[in-house]
Amino acid sequence: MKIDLRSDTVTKPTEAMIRVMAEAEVGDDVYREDPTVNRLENIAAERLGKEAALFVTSGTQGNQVAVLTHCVNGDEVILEADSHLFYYEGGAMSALAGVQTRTIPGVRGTMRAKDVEKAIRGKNIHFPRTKLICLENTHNRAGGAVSTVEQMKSIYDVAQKYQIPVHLDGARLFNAAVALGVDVTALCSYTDTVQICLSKGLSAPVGSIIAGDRDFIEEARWWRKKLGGGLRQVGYIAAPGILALTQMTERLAEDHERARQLAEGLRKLSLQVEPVETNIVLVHTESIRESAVDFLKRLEGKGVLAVDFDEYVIRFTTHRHITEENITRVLEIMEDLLEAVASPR
Ligand code: TLP
Repeated sequence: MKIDLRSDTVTKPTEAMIRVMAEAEVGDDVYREDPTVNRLENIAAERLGKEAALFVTSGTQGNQVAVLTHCVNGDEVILEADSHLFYYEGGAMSALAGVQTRTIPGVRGTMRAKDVEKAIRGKNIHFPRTKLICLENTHNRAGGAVSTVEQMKSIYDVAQKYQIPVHLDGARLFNAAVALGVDVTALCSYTDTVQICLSKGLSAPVGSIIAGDRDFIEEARWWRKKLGGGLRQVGYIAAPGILALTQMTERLAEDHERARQLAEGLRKLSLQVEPVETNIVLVHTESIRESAVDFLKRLEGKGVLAVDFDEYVIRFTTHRHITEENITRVLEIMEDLLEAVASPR
């Protein structure tokens, strides 16, 4: 069996999740009659410290519904230059919401409050209106980097000053909370709306949550339906989401420990590795003069899967199915591959 470090999205549901799926009580969720979905949304709202929550099919759908709900076309959205919303969502913000993006490079994925403030548009007949600020915590392309509560607060203070709402892409927000040792509500208190993924490290098979105040979620529900995301007896897939939120968050520390072990081992092999804060390890391949794609092919040949993140950057992501033995094995394989590069036959 391959050691799959491509993403934490590959996690399969736990046995308990499969049981609750089979036993879920369901109804038509478009009529709001699915008791399991209603329970998941109530639990999620409480867990995130928001008035209301909505179950959506994916992180991308959650983020896009949030943008559609916050903005009208022609509005401008401030977000980090490498954020998932901007980099990986197929241009959906401009295609669907018709918004214009104003990207700001962050420091390890976190924008500086003063840069955000500078980017906010003043009143001028020539300008679009700044209608939303988007954050991402943990930050995927910055290698699972965490924004602290203080960093989030500093941006939120600016947003409040100009009365601009903040949306947080918290696909891996529980990883951030576990890494910081804070309750997730501490991070959510500095954002108006938030999207969290149930289907990454938390191991549910499908789904995300968006949360915010009651009026926002009511409007988001309308947008979700318009995008074809109004599902019917969806309690079957909401049920594992309840376990994801109530039983799976603390174990993310194990994934972080595996990532730390992997990074430490790779550094011993003289590879350049980005600092590791959560479950993502970014490794540079320039020193071995091989592109990420070429190196990944050889790695796959030895039974290890990862993804390319840049021409010379590989991403490894740890998750529930990755054991300490797997990490030891990956390091042995990496050592062999590096030796082969150093002394080609
Ligand atoms: N990220 C995926 C890929 O799209 C890159 C991954 O394997 O990491 N926000 C963030 C920060 C994400 O990392 C992702 C998924 C999403 C949103 C989108 O979630 P889904 O895949 O459920 O649409």
